[in-house]
Amino acid sequence: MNYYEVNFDGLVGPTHNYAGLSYGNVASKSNANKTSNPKQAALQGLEKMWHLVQLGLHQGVVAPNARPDLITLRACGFAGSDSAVISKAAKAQPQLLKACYSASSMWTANAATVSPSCDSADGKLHITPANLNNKLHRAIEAPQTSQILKAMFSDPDFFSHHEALPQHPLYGDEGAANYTRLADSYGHQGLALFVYGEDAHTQVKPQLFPARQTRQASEAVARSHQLDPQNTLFIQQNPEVIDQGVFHNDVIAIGNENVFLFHEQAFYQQQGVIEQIKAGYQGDRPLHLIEVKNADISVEDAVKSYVFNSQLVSLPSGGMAVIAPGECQMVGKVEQYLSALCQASNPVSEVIYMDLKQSMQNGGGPACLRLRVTLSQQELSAVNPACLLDEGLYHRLRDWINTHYRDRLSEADLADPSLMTESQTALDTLTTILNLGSVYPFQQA
Ligand code: SUG
Repeated sequence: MNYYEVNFDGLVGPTHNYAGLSYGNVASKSNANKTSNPKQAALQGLEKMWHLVQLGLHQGVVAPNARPDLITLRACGFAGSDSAVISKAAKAQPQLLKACYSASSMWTANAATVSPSCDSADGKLHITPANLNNKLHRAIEAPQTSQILKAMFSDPDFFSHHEALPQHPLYGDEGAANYTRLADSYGHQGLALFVYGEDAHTQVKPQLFPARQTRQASEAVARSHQLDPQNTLFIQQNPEVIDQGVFHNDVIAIGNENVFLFHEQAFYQQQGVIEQIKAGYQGDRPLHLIEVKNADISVEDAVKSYVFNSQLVSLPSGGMAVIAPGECQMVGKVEQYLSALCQASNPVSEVIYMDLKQSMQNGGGPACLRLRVTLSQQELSAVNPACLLDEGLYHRLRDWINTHYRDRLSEADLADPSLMTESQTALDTLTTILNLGSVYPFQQA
C-alpha cells in the first residue's frame, strides 16, 4: 500500500501580532510590539502550502484557534458582555489580553505529536495534542486544537485521539517540534526520535532559558501511542544551545525518511546519540547522518537564518527538497552550505526559498508551520477532504483572507472589540469552507 507524508499547515489567524510573549525565543522578543500584517502572514503561509501542492505533494490545512480566547479571559474574572470583557482586560491585564489574542496556533508543529499506524502496536494513527504549558498564550491552545484535529481525523477505525498531558511542568510537551522519525520509507516501521530539553531526574538543564519539553512528557506520549521501545529513542537536547535560542529541536535538526541533518552541537553527549541512532535504524536504504559543523554554520547563524527549521520533503520525482526560509539567503555561509548540500552525495537535490517573514519574526519558520502526518492511502481517504488543499481550496482561502484580514495590527488594536467580531465572522465562514462543523466556542455559545 502507498503511504504519504502529508504536511498539515496552520492557517495564520486574523489576529497575528507581535507581542513578545516567548521568553527564550529570540525573534519573538526582538520583534515585540512591531506592527504586524495578518493578511500578508496568512497569504505567505498559504503560498507555501500551494507550492508544496505544485511539487506534487499532498497538503492539508489546519484552522486557527479562535481569538480572543474569551473562555480564558472569563476564567480570569473578567465578566459582562464579550466587548466589556475585552475592554476591562485591556485596562487591567494587557499582558493577559495579548496572550488571549495570540495567533500562535499557526505553528502546528507544536499542535500535537502524531505517530503513524505503521509504528504503533494497534495499527492506528495516534494523536496527542501538546499541552504547551511553558507559555500562557500557548497553554490555552490544546482544547480548541484538539477539537479541530478531531473534526479533521474523525474516523475511529483509523485515528486514535488522546488527551493532552497534565498541565504540570513535569509534563511540558511541545508536540512534533521535538519528534522526528527515520525510516526506509514512509510506510515502514520507523525509528522514533523524541528530543527533550530536561529530565526531572537529572541536573543537566539550561541555565538561562526554559527547557520546554521534558523527558517525562516524551515518554508518556510514546507510551500512549503504543510505540515499540526497541524503535524509540529519547535524546536530550544540548542545554547550551537552548540558552542560545534553540527553544525546540526543530531549530537545530531535521529528519526525513533516511536523512537526518543536525548541527554538531544539537544534542547532549552527541557522539553517543549518533551511535544509538545508527544502531536503532532498521532500513535497507543507507542512513544519511549529516552533521553540520560549527565552522560551516554557527549556532548563532542557525538561529538567525532558521536553516534547520526548513522542511525536508521527498519529491514524487525522486530526491528531496529543502524548503528553506528566505532569511537563509541573507546569511552567506548558510546559503553556501545549502547549495553544497545539494551537490554532495545524499538524497537532497534542491533548495526552495520561501518568504515567510511575518511568521519568522515571531520565531516560526517553514517547519514550525506544519504538522507532519504519515498516512496510508486508505487513511488519507478517511481524512476530512475539505481540509486537503487543491486549486479550488487555494483560491477560496485566498479570497477569504483578502476579504476578512487586516493588513496592520498593533498592540492598541487588541483593545478594539471590533477586532473580535471581525475575527469571529471570518472563522465562522472558515468552518464552512473546511467543513469543520461548530468547532469554536463562540459558535457553541
Ligand atoms: O512558541 N512564537 C512561537 C514559535 C513556535 C515555533 N515553533 C517551532 N519551532 N516548531 C513560540 O515561541 C511568539 C508569539 C509572540 O511573541 O507574539 C511565539 O509564540
